[in-house]
Amino acid sequence: MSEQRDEVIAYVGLGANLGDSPQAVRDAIAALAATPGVSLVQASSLYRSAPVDATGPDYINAVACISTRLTAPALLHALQAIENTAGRERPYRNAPRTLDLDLLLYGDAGIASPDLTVPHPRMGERAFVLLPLREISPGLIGDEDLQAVSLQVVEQLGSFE
Ligand code: A4P
Ligand code: MG
Repeated sequence: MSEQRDEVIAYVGLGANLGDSPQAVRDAIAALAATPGVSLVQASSLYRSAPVDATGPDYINAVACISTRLTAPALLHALQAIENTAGRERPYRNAPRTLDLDLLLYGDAGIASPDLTVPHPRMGERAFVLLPLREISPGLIGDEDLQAVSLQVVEQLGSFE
């Protein structure tokens, strides 16, 4: 796994809507924390949300803040390995999933490669990302950001533990 010298603060969005979704999200947070080169700084509560641009059962979503010495491509690779361990299948775009891990922010980097776009291009349209992100990093999300997604139904559940 490729490493860089300095630790970078990154944010990971977690989502699941197949199987035991709360457990899948909790397990994924534990797997992130156990990934070499990654330290968990803070995880949000779990949130329940109606599918956005997608079908199937309600989602469980959360956001984790990590400190990492992995490069962004190496971190994406680690996230995909955790998704695969959770039995993730990809029959079609936005299909219901046992686990989806998106790299939302990687320091202040802007990345546009074929495999990786950071900041995540759809995060600003999604209350299920912005609300947990604001819970753990209030300075990142302003009231006007939340105003834009205020019609989406998102319910905050208990702590991830
Ligand atoms: N990729 C590019 N940039 C990134 C990034 N920043 N983080 C590429 C993660 N992956 C990134 O992802 C497809 C490809 O995106 C990857 O191969 C990677 O190289 P995927 O996870 O295989 O497929 P996907 O999840 O169907 O696509 P994507 O783009 O992750 O979907 P979205 O936009 O994340 O939407 N509604 C609710 N309520 N809650 C949800 O969590 N999630 C989605 C998925 C739709 N509706 C939802 C939710
Ligand atoms: Mg994804």
